[in-house]
Formats: sequence, structure tokens, C-alpha cells
Amino acid sequence: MMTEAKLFSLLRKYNQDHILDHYHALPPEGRRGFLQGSEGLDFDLTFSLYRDAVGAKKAPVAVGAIGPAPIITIPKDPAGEKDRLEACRTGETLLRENKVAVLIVAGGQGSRLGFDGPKGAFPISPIRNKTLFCLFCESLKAMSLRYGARIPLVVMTSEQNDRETRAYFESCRYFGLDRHDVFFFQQGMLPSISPEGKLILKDTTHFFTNPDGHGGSLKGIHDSGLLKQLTARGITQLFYCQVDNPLVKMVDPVFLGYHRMAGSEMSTKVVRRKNVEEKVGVYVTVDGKEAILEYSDLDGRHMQAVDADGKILYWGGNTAIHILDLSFIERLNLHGFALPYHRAARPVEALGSGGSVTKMEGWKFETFVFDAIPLATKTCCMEVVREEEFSPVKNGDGVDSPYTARLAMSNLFGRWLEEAGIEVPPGILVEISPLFATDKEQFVSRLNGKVPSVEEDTYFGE
Ligand code: UD2
Repeated sequence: MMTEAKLFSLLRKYNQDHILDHYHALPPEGRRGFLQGSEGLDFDLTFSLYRDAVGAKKAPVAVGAIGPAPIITIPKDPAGEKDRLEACRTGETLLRENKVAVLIVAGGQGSRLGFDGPKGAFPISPIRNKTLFCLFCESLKAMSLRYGARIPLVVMTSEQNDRETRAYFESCRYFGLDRHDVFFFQQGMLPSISPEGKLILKDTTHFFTNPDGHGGSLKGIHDSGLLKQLTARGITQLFYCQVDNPLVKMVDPVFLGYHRMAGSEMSTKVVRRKNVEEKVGVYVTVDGKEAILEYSDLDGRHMQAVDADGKILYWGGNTAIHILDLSFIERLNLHGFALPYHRAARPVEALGSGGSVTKMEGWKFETFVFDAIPLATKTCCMEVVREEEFSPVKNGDGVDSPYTARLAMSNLFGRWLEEAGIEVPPGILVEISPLFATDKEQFVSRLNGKVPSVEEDTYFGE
């Protein structure tokens, strides 16, 4: 509980007189609001990260020796195909034994999309305009039915969208999922700070804060008690994905199988990078340990590195689709939270003197989920076909936009039709509900030999 005495001692300890002055000028109900607004904020962490960041600003980010990482490539021969089949069977067993749960990180807002609401509520499917959350949940329901499995779903929200996200699921009746298998938790928030080490006010009763990054999902799932709850249910693997990618192969048995067969604690799906500029993290080894370096961290020399045939040397682009052992997540929280914090500077609109709004630079600290990879005793990485599994919705237009994602979905479903011997005329949109089929093989078998003709935009499903 944040008391006045605790607040004063924190503010004095970190020379935040400007906040003390602000607080004393508040009327009693303003002070109560301020104490409430400061609840749960880890000021000690922020100031220790600030001290490190100021120290680091002088020294360049030292990254160890970078090298290529082992990646299971797409099977091209009978041996590879055999491994893939064995992985599929292993993964299907995990599903049937109710060992798998799903975590969707959905704390971000759709602001880059110009969408005012939780990103998961953004309509995206090519014909029915189903939202991202709807697609994820229908895929999950379809996989539960297909394997007779109970697959708990955990959604990470943020302070900004928690209420709206829960209300959205409620209003959509959890998209047909059992509401007792759907859980939410809010990720942590950290106070932002100015380059001079001064806390920033957002308004008269709130500090300026920022979400603690998608790595915060591995802290929040622990602190919320959900990690214990899932473990108690016998869950051993967590399938992790971002809310912004409608092509995710939900609880993909092949991926689960490779993860299990490798004895991996954290596994990653990668796609071949389109070009050396693509904004995706890169799967490499650093001092011999697998890791993902963010495109901003990996200096040009490595980002642009090509091999003797001129091909991109570090070609594994991070799809942010992972599998983590619950025991590994437990270990990451054993002695405080193990992930390192990254500093990002950005313009913030702060409460200035006399109640005006002033633009200033704020430093935010956040963790990235992929920083857990080098902390795992064993990891695994598999290549997937971009056109089948990765088309994130990030920008209003251009690359990674609703347009590119809708097209990727329609093209993928169009290829399923072609596989079933159905010609799809150019420009025709196709959508297949996950509840009709979750993959090409199931789609062909569902058609049961019928070869419907497709002359106009066609939706398969209820
Ligand atoms: C992320 C990865 C990039 C690549 C790409 C794939 C980083 C730094 N880069 O790029 O390597 O894998 O995704 O699409 O992660 N989120 C939260 N809480 C937060 C921050 C993010 O829930 O505090 C969610 C957010 O809702 C979004 C996802 O995490 O769905 C990715 O976040 P982002 O859009 O900031 O990451 P991006 O696109 O820079």
C-alpha cells in the first residue's frame, strides 16, 4: 500500500523535489488520488535501471561473438519428412494429454493502425472480417475439438486495454471457448524517467508510466498466480504468440513435437528474412549461446552479412512464436525476474508547470521475451514458410498492414483450394474458418471429394 510516508521517503531518496512540491500543492482528494496512482510502481527498479542506462550510455552496447545458430529447416528429403512426422505425433500426444496452454501477448494498442481499442479486437479476416482474437479463439477451439484436448488460454493485457479486452471476450461469449479455460492478467507498468533522472507527471495524480514489454508476460504470468494454476492443471508447455499475427498455427503439433524431442526449454519459429532491412529480430548465437538480436541491436555489419553465395548469413527472422516449458518460466522468476531491461527513448506529453502539457524526452524500460532464450539450458528453432504462418498487422498501410495480412490469408486459403483441385480465379478472395479446417489436409478431407466451383469471394465455414 503506498502511504504518504513511503512516498516521501522514496521521493527524497531519489531527489524528486519537483514531485514533492507538486504533491504538497494538491488538495486532500488529489493527494489520495496520487497515492492510489503510485500503487504498485517499482521506483527502486526504475532508478537502478536509470543508473545503469546512464552508465551504459558512455560504453557502447557490448555484444559477444555472433555466429549462425542451428535451425531445423523445412524438410526437403525423406529423413527430414520422417522427423517432421515424428514431431507431429509427439506434439499431438502432448495435446491429447492436456499438457499445453496458450499465451497471447496483447498489451499493445492498435495505435500504429489508427485503431482505438485493444489490437485483438481489430477486424482482419478477408471475407467475414473476424477480429484477431476471434481467429485465435476459433483456431484454439478447433484444435481442442480435433484432439479432444482442454487447452487453457491466457491473454496478457495492459493497464490501457485490460477492461476493454475482458468486456470484449464477455460480449463475444469467449468465441465459443469455455470461459473457465480463459484467463487474463495485466502486464506490469514502470515509471518513465527523464534523461536527467526526473520522474515525469502524466497528469495531476499520475506518474507517466509504460508497459514493461512483452517479456513482462513471463513475470506477470508468475506474479498473477496463473503459472501455479496452469502447473496444478498438469500443463507443461506454453505456446506463446503475439496478438498481431493472424496466420499463427495455433498450438502447432509439429512445433510442440520438435520442442519436446529436443528437450528444449524455449523454442522459436523463424522465417527467412525478406531482406537485410526487414524489421525482425535475428536468430543467432552470441558467444555460442542461441539468442535473438533485435534489428536495432544488431549492428549493420552482421545485419547485412551474406555468405559465399550472396545469401543472407543470419537468415532466421524472429516470428515471435515460441514454446516455453512452464518449469523454465518458474526458474526465470526464482530470484527476482531474470530478463534484462532495454532502454528506449521517446517523446512524451508530460504535465508541465501551471498544468500545461509539455513535450519532453522520456526513457522507458522494457523486457523482451526473446531475452529468455540464452537463459535456457536447451533451445530449439524451426524454420516455417512465411506465407503459411507469418503476416503481422502493425502499420496502417504498406508493409505489415491489414491489407498485406488479408491478402496473405486469402492466398493461403486459395492454395488449400488448389490442393483440393479447385481453381481460384485471380482477384477472388477466399476464407476458411478454423472451425471448418485448421490445415490443408483437413480441408481436403472435409470436402469429401466434392469440388465446388468458385466464381466469387467464397467463405468456408458456418
Ligand atoms: C516484434 C519483435 C521482432 C519481431 C516482430 C514480429 C521486438 C522488440 N521485436 O517487433 O523481433 O519478432 O515482433 O512481429 O519485440 N506487446 C505487449 N506488451 C508490451 C509490448 C508489446 O503485449 O509491453 C505485444 C504487442 O501487443 C504486440 C507484440 O507484443 O502484439 C509485439 O510488440 P511490438 O509491436 O512492439 O514489437 P515489434 O513489432 O517492434
